[in-house]
Parts: sequence; structure tokens; C-alpha cells
Amino acid sequence: MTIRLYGFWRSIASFRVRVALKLKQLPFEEIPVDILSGEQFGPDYGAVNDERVVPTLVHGDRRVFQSLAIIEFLDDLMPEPRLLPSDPADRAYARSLALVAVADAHPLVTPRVRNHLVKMFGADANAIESWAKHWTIEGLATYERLLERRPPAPFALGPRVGVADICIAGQIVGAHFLKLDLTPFPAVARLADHCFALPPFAMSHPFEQPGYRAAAPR
Ligand SMILES: N[C@@H](CCC(=O)N[C@@H](CS)C(=O)NCC(=O)O)C(=O)O
Repeated sequence: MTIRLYGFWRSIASFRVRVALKLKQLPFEEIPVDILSGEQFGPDYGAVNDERVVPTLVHGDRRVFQSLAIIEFLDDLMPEPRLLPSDPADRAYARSLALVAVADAHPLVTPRVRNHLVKMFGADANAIESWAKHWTIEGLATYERLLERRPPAPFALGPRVGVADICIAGQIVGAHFLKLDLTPFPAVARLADHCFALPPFAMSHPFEQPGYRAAAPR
């Protein structure tokens, strides 16, 4: 059954799902939704996703949104390689690590938040960049503290790559967009090196997507 992924080259949440699909070697077709031009608010995508955000994964007559829910759905669909550990405590830890980016750091730098800052408070390009850098660095600093306490070996939960690594890698992608220096976050940087050495991560990076070449990187 064909899997369709509504996503966008620049979207960190789409990156997370792309990596999961590729780790599981599930073929999929990606349908771009240009969230910078507002295509997510149009009637076509409105019929697909009521939240008006990417990604959405379509599998048969099932539509799943929210990257973490999608990744868990993929784990049920194709259990190997498992992206969430089966041990309850490890699974909770993996989800906690994932949610630092998914629920706390990443939402603050999405287009809807940036656009609202411009519209409501007159933020200019410098202010927006400084906002994005601030919250991206906060996320990286949180991960650094967490990874210092439980050092990756070599991935966050041990020898197998999983959902926590995918979400931490997404935070690194945010750092790449903003050209942030990762020197203050050595544990995060080491984990990123391990992740991006794997083709599913490297091939899913926004800078490797066809849309990146067509657009001026922001
Ligand atoms: N928590 C959601 C985040 C979804 C999200 O905010 N996606 C962004 C792209 S990374 C988006 O579509 N933004 C559109 C907007 O902000 O208007 C997930 O993990 O799927």
C-alpha cells in the first residue's frame, strides 16, 4: 500500500518522519505543501489536515498527523527496526527526549509563531532571527544537559538508533538553518555525527531535498 507524506523540504517535523520512513525502508511519495507561502491554509490541504501543519501521513484510508504519533504508527505498522524501546522506562525516556524538541523547542520557531511576532509586535528580520536562535539554543542546551547525565552509547538509548535520536537530529537541523556553532554542545554534536553518518538521516536533511535547491535557503 502506497504511503503518502504531505511535507515540506524545510520542515523539521517532516524531516523526523522522513528519517523514520527511511530507517524502516518503507517506500513513500512526498507531496510538498509550501508552508512559507501559506499553502497549508488553502482548501486542498485543509481537507487533509485540520491543524494546517505538516507532516501528514496517509496510509490507505488512514490519515495520521503529528510527527511523534506518525513515528509510533510506523512502529506498529513495521515493528523492525523498532524506533521506540519496548522497556517501559526506556520508552518513557525516549518519548521525553523526543518531546523536548517536538513539544517544547521546535513549536516556538515555526512559521505561524514567526509570522505572529511580525504581525502583532512588528518584529523585523533581525528580531525574528534572534528569537529563533534563542529558542533553538535553549533546546540544544537542554539536550546537552540530558546527554551529559546519560551519555549516548552511541545513540541516546544505546546501540540502536530510535525516536529520541531522530528528534535530537531535528533540533540540529534547526541549528544548521541558523548556522549555529555546536561547540558549546559537544555531546549533542557527537550524537549528531553518529546520526548523520547514517544514510536515512543524511538523505532526509532539508538541504538534500529537491525543494531546497528550488528555493533560496532561509
Ligand atoms: N508538533 C508537530 C509540529 C507541526 C508543525 O508545526 N509543522 C510546521 C513545519 S515543521 C508547520 O507546518 N508549520 C506551519 C505554520 O507554522 O504555519 C509535529 O511534530 O508534527
